[in-house]
Amino acid sequence: MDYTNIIFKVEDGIATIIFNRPKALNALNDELLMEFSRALDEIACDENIRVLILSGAGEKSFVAGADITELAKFNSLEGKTFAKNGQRIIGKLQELPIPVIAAVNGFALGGGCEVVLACDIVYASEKATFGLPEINLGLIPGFGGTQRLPRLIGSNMAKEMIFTGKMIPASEALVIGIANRVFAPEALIEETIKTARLIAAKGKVSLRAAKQAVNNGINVDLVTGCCIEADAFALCMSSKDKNEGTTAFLEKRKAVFKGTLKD
Ligand code: CO8
Repeated sequence: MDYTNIIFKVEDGIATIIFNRPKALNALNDELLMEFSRALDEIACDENIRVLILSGAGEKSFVAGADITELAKFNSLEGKTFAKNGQRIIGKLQELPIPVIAAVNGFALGGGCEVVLACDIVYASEKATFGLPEINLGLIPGFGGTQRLPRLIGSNMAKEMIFTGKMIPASEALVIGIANRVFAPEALIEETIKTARLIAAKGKVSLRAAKQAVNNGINVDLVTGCCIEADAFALCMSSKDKNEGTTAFLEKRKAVFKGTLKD
């Protein structure tokens, strides 16, 4: 499938999507969002893809938000449709059955920060900045930011970011828990790929079960969450990867997971 606003490639089971509108700091316009959505559908249907990496084209930006030239023209109904569409696509990203790593190379603002909040692991360049500056436009975050950020960093910290619209550096994003790790700009992609390869070598069923257990458990009470975990654990028990993992341990060799959902 042809893409012009993103670069989409797959290598050794690792998919990469690069947001590719560097002249507009990779702002999310309607076309880019549609391409992103299609690429996520392709990934969800491809058994061979085991990890997804997201990053931005150019030196400066991951994604500097929704495209303000489009936003400026919306009326209320168009704004709601745009927000709902963005939420649906970012929801699709969060629900992807494989792990997603954001390699945040620069600005992750507004909708760009909201993309990051739906990823499983966030690696940032020392040059990255994060923020929800919509308040400066007379708006509020519309792609899930008011919901995911408080769940991630707590409501007071989230409100400070949302009410002030301030951008925070990668070092602060690390401290408050938005970023997992921070790297020198030139090391970001290499380190991201290293982790992607490490994860890609694990069992596909257990990775899927682990992601679902965390994602589905996070918004429910502990007892319900533990039931979700027990079901996910049970699912792993019947997988070939579990046979391989436990047998390899007992035979004192390294497990070789096939990474397939088929029995
Ligand atoms: N949309 C469109 N164009 C953009 C955007 C954007 N979000 N961000 C940057 N650009 C463009 C600039 O207009 C400029 O274009 P040109 O060269 O044609 O003038 C080019 O990118 C380079 O930008 P700057 O010259 O401004 O670069 P600086 O390094 O000086 O500044 C900043 C970088 C600080 C990132 C600055 O560009 C900026 O503040 N950008 C806007 C950030 C922002 O406010 N993002 C939030 C947008 S709103 C949003 O994401 C809401 C999501 C939910 C939507 C649901 C709603 C219905």
